[in-house]
Amino acid sequence: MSQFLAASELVLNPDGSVYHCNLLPENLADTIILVGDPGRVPVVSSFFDSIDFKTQKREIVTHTGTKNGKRISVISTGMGTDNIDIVVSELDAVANIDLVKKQLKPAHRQLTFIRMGTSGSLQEDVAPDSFVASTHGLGFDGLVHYYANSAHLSDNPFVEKFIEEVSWDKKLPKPYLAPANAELLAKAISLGFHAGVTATATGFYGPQGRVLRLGVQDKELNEKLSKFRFEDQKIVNFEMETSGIYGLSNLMGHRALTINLIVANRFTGQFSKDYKKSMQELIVRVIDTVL
Ligand code: R1P
Ligand code: URA
Repeated sequence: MSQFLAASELVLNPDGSVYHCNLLPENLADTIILVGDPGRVPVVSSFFDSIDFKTQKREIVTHTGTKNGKRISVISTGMGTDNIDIVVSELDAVANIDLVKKQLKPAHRQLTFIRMGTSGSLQEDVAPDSFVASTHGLGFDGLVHYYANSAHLSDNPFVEKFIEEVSWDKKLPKPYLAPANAELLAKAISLGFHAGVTATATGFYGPQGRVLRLGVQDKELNEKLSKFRFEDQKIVNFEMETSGIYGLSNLMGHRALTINLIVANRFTGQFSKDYKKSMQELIVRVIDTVL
């Protein structure tokens, strides 16, 4: 029998739901679409056949319903892997901790996470309005290093070669590489989505090499990311959540896949003329074919 979790560790609301996500076990489907933007949640759920549950706390909005008889939740995470730590940890708690007894459940409930986000292309030939399935998240955020048994994600030949070739600054967290769920990825590839490694940054501006008023510490970083190769793998795009979702899912025993819409190309300087229309197309394709 596992130990009781203290009120300071497993934080619950007065109704017994998890602290930031406001969810009880009956509110959460096994298949969960994650999006960054809270405004994208009603767009996704507008394609459900029915919605039986809605909640919101801060930027975390949840709608749960059914599509073609399958129960699905769509949840916004806000931006960044710090929010991913909160959302994925609380969804795992809803699934795998008895919130009344405050003890781990004996049987594991596996969740499936599909992230649909926006992203910047690091390859000249991957244009705005195209869709990229992430084979791996390459995390520059350091999140997994705080968790036990995560060393294999950063002590591996891909990461070692990457650190050396891009002269990764020692002041920054060590990068880590976390894979997608193989079955979900194979399905996305068979449906014709681009596939490649997604770099996850800790910010949108300096951490992705954008210069407005402040200069960046390494002006060549994006060029080096775009040229880096490990066997047949290359880094295709930049965003802010995938490494955290993949890293935690690998450690917790969940399945995860990200498919991002490219809104910006960092080498041609283009930005999508109507990314909301392209996002709608991605949502329909994922709901109809990937789930
Ligand atoms: C930055 O504009 C935000 O957009 C991307 C980034 O990962 C970051 O969250 O994803 P979403 O469109 O899902 O928010
Ligand atoms: N989201 C990001 O994180 N980066 C981009 O360039 C576009 C969307």
